[in-house]
Amino acid sequence: AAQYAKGTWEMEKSENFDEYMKAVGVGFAKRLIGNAAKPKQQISIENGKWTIITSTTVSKVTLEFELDKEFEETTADGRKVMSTCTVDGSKLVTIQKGDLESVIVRDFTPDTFVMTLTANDVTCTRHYKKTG
Ligand code: DKA
Repeated sequence: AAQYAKGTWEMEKSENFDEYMKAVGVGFAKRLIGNAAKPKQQISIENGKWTIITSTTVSKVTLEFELDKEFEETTADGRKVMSTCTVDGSKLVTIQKGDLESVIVRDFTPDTFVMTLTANDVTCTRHYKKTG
């Protein structure tokens, strides 16, 4: 994953995000914002430290982590979870533990990544393309 992850990515397409947000307990008003959002993700890696900045017109969340080391994450909708990120081939896998568990996979190619978010048997798929 490290090979292709660095850069700026923009969301092109999303399936089932509303159902995913419901599964992790996001309320109606925040789901409206989430459904309307076309996020941008900026990913950098320096000396083994990853930074992923996910921004929309109304929100900006910065994740800083090292692989295989648990860290506290505050999600875009405001949940506090304990997260661990690992690389598995072309994939960056994030396991979030909190009131319920969610798994987020980013599967990279040189020009695109597919982000799969799963919680309580609900899966959402989001397609990002590289813009810089
Ligand atoms: C993603 O990175 C998933 C998270 C997007 C958050 C959008 C804003 C939600 C505000 C409640 O594509």
